[in-house]
Parts: sequence; C-alpha cells; structure tokens
Amino acid sequence: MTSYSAWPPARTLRLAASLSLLAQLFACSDGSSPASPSEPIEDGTYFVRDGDGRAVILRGMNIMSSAKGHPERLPDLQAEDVERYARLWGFNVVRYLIFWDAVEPSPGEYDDAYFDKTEERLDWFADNGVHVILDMHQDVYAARFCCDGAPEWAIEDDDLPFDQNPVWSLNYFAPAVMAAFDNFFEYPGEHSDLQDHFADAWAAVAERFKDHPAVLGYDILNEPSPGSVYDARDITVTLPDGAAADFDRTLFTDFYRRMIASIRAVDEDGWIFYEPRVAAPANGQPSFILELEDPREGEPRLVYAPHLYSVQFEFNQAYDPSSDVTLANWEANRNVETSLQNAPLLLGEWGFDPNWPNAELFMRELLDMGDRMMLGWTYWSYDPGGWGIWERDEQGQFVERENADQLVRPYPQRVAGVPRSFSYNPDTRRFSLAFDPSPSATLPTEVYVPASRHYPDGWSLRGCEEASGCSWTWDANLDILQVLTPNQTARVELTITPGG
Ligand code: IDC
Repeated sequence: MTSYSAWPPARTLRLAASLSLLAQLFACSDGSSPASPSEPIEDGTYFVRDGDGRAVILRGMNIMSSAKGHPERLPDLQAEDVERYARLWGFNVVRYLIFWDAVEPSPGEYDDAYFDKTEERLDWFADNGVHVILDMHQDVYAARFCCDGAPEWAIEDDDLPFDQNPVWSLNYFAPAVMAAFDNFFEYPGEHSDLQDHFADAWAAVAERFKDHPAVLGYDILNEPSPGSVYDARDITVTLPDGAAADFDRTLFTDFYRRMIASIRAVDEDGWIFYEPRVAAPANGQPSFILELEDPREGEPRLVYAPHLYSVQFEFNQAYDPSSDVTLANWEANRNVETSLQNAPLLLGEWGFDPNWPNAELFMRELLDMGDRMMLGWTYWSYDPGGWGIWERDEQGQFVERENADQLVRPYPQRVAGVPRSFSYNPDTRRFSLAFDPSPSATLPTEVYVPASRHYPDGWSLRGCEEASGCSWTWDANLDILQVLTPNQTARVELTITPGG
C-alpha cells in the first residue's frame, strides 16, 4: 500500500423479534421527508485518488458471506472467481470480510496461518487489478450470538440472557448482546482492554498487509451497534436528540479516533473506511458522527462508508416506489454528512433478492443515484444464489443470473482530473462522463465499457476530438476505454452510444 503508486500500469490492469415487531417499527417510522437533495459533490478532494492523482470510482462486491461460517473464516472463493469478477463484470474493488475471532483467537496472539491464507487470496486480487478493502466484519457482536465477529474471550455480556431470535438482526436487542456492545464501547471503562485489543489487532492487520499491492485500506468495523441504547425505533428512524445520536457524537466518534490513530501508527498511507451505526442510517436516516481527522501528513485518506438497506423494501419483500423514501433520504443525508466529514463516500453494502417485486426498479434507481453522487459501491454479496448475480448449476458450475446485466454497466474507473458528472441510461445505453482534466495528468482516464454485454453492435465515442488534443485507445480484452487529454484545460464531455 505504501507502494500504491506502484500499482500496475493502467493498461496491464485486468479487473428481521418477530415480524410483528417489525410491523410495529413501521408504525414508528414517519419516513421523515427528505431534505432537498443537495448538489452533487463538486469538490475534487472528495474522491479516492490513485498514486497518479486520478480519481478512482470503486465498484464491486462483498466477498463473502460464506466466510462467516467457515471454520477458518475463509470465503468459498478460488482464483478463477476473482479473474471472472474483474473480467466478466469489470469490478475494480472488493470489500473483503475478515473477522476479529480469526485475527486474534487468544488475547494478544495473532494467527499467522490466517494471515497467510488471507494473503494468498489477496494475491488473486492483485493479479487481477482489484483493490481490496479489508472489512473487519461483525454481525450481532460474535459467533456465540448467532453470527460473527469478536473472539469468545472478548465477549463481556455481564452474564445476561440470550435467547436466539430466528431473524438474525433482531438478536441485537438481546440483553447479552447489548451488554457486550456496551462493554466494548465504554471507554475508559471496566473493559477498556477490549478496545485496546481491537486497536492492536487492527495495527497487526495493517502491519501485515500495508505493503500488499492489492490492499487499498481498512473498514474499521461493520455496522457497529450502540448497545443498550439501541431501541427498536432506531431501526428506522434516528432522532437528532436521541440516545443513538448521542452515542454517535461521543463513544462512537471517540472509538473511531482511537482506531484511526492505531492504524496510522503503522500505516500512513492506507485508506481508512468508517461506517455509521447499524440500521437507521442504512435506511436513509442521519448519522451524527463528528468530523474525523486523519493524522497522516498530506491529504486525508478517510472514506465515509455507509450501507443502504430499505427496511420497508426488505420487510415487505417488495419495493413500493410511491411510499418508500429510503433512497431520497439516503442521498440527502449522505450529502450533508459528506460535506461535514470532508470525505469521499463508498456505499459499502447494498443488496436484495432480485425476485422481490420491483427489485429491478429499486436497483435502477439506486444505480442512478450512485452515478449522480459519483460514489463507489460494493454489492452484498458475491455469494451464489440468494441476492447474488450468479448461481451454481446442478453440476456446480458458474451460471450468471439475469440481474448481472443490470448491475454490470459502464462506469469511469479512473478520471485524470475532477469528475463532474457521469450517468448511464440502460434503455438507450447512452453513457456520459464530464470532467475537468488535470493539466499535469500523464495517465489516461479509464472507462469500463462492457462491450459485448451492452453494445453487441459496437459503440461510438463522442467528445474526444483530435483537434483539441484528445486521443483514445480501446482495450478489447479488458473492456477499457482509455482517454488521454494532455494539455487540455477545458471540460471534457464524453458520450458513448450504441452502434459502430
Ligand atoms: C447476512 C447474510 C446472511 C447471514 C447474516 C448473519 O446474508 O446469510 O445469516 O448476514 O450473519 C448486513 C450485514 C451482513 C448481512 C447483510 C444481509 O452487514 O453481514 O449478511 N446485511 O442481511 N447488514 C444489513 C444487511
């Protein structure tokens, strides 16, 4: 990662308490009407940038849920999956799940065998030009409580009861789970050693992987819960003067500051991703984390990485565009928070079952929003079937599902300047990108154009005229359009339309 600028040259890159409780929750939700969406982000600093200063738009998936239940916490993944991921779908990033219980199985002892096996997988991503965000995953604190995350020794649940709820996410309300989070976040507190261990575990991970060519950075903790202040209403709505908001501003912000410091002590260069608390923010509600600062020298490398899950869509297992305000709320609140945080955005998780009524419409609206906000995203998840874009046939072989054609679409992977807007219309297959070229750029702007998938009769490019000093090349193997705009200062507006 320190050698991020040594990344292979562009042209070699190949890349649910019971249901009734949930029903009550809707009664709690006033759906709080969205603030008017703010302007798209225009400040050039709100992008992850590569070693050449190009803005990088990150698109990919979470790999993978299967690791949670695996005895060694490894994903059901082979090298060939990674090659297909990059080549067939044009993804350039992965949010790769790692787990505290695998990293630090006993206090202060890190599992080198786990690191070695993780590295083997990271190599596959490097071989295919895919950036990796190491996501310290947890769901419901730990494996003991249904799901995944902390090691056994790091569970301080005050011996409170735990009765497993069949809906995994409702186990956050179990007294034992709430106590475990309270004890983890209270700092200084009786169990401060838990956070100290977690900070040290992150330092160990960063120390081990900071120089790995695939590793872009670290996602501090998946969907952290505020513990006992987490109220059923917090699933859908966040009140600015409520206990959850207070948690954001105090214990939660402090926690992030501590973790950032710990990672920075060993790695000055990796990008650090941080998420809002679990549930309501993903449902479009605000987060109240205070502004975080990056102690590194130079430009900050912090990325705000919220999730997006419409509780209404998931509960009804159908999308109702006339009443579901999740997307609009999400866009409005994230725009506010992004300017407060002065950080780029990455939508770290979103997903749903493609068979739910109106799933296609929801995906279209979300993808359009993602382009409008120029954000990176990682879909949940790469696992076959379910919400995924592929499945295994009876012989166990890979088969793409129909929703792949929707998820895979043109996007600018690297922009040699300040991206101003981009969009793709799946009906007309028209893609457009506007950016202000950087006069010092030597490497090209790169656009992923899934040619055989979306342009079987070819495509044409407009807006790159020789007379203005623009030139372009097409890499048919990688489906990458490279556009060079040396010495150009005027805004570049590229358009791709079907037909040769
Ligand atoms: C889900 C998996 C599911 C598993 C559950 C608990 O899809 O098979 O039983 O976790 O481990 C999240 C979490 C993510 C969830 C995902 C989908 O970060 O781990 O995966 N989700 O429910 N937050 C909101 C949704």
